[in-house]
Amino acid sequence: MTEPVVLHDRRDGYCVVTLNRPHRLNAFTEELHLALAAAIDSCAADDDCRALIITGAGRGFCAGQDLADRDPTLLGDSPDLGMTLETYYNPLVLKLRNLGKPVICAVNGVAAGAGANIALACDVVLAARSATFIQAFSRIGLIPDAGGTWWLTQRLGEARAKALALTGDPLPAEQAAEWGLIWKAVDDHALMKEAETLAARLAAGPSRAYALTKKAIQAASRNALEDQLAMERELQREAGRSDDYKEGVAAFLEKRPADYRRKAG
Ligand code: T3D
Repeated sequence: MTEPVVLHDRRDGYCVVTLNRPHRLNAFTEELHLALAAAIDSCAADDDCRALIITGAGRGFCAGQDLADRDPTLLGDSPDLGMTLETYYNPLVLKLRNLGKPVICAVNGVAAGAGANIALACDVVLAARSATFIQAFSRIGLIPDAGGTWWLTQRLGEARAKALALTGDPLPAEQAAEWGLIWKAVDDHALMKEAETLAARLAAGPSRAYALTKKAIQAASRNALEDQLAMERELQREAGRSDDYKEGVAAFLEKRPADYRRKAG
């Protein structure tokens, strides 16, 4: 029996989605794209899944596009890579950003090309200390995609963005964390435990507020301060009408932990 290219586990309150082509460092094929999109959609539709962890099987997180599917002798002289971005990578980035639940990426090993940039599209990126982030595109004559030019420039500024993209040199996880590209580097053996502890904690939190927070922070880079303040006003209006807010304030006043997973009514 062939192994599924994506593993999807339900835990108490959250899901773990594992890219599962370890012999190719979990490089993307069409099959992997379709399976990953389906796993994220299933998490989106599942009210009991309140957070998502994405990780990779084996020693790598993801080596980007599977280059065996890009053999020039198969594709001819002018492949339309814009079409692949349009069909698979761009929708995947937007699916992760628009998912109204926290997405944690547990980067277990090398993250290269679109593999690095899909990791950076997640909300909280934890990486094993041995992991590296490689904008491998320039090594094969491409430009960073899957949001790479955006994440690098937004988080690191032009100087570091350009040097990483032009050289294709590996950025070690610890330096990525020091530079603010990711949240944290952790000891390899502790990665999944730390990701699962965080997922369980977020799964127990105020899910509506998390969704609205994600939306507001993602809008900040394109908004003037006045527009961002107006957006905060509208989203806070919505948060203030939620059961989670009622529960949060009641729990504070009653000096007890809030129970955001209770069923209303
Ligand atoms: O095409 C479009 O649709 C446009 C979109 C493009 C998005 C992109 O992601 S373009 C960038 C594609 N990715 C790369 O260029 C990275 C290629 N891989 C590497 O440079 C290296 O593998 C790594 C630096 C990631 C890791 O190096 P290392 O030495 O730790 O491992 P390795 O020995 O190179 O790889 C292990 C195996 O995985 C190996 O297979 P083998 O020899 O054991 O049978 C290797 O060929 C395979 N592998 C690794 N990356 C890919 C891959 N096979 C196919 N495609 C890969 N991307």
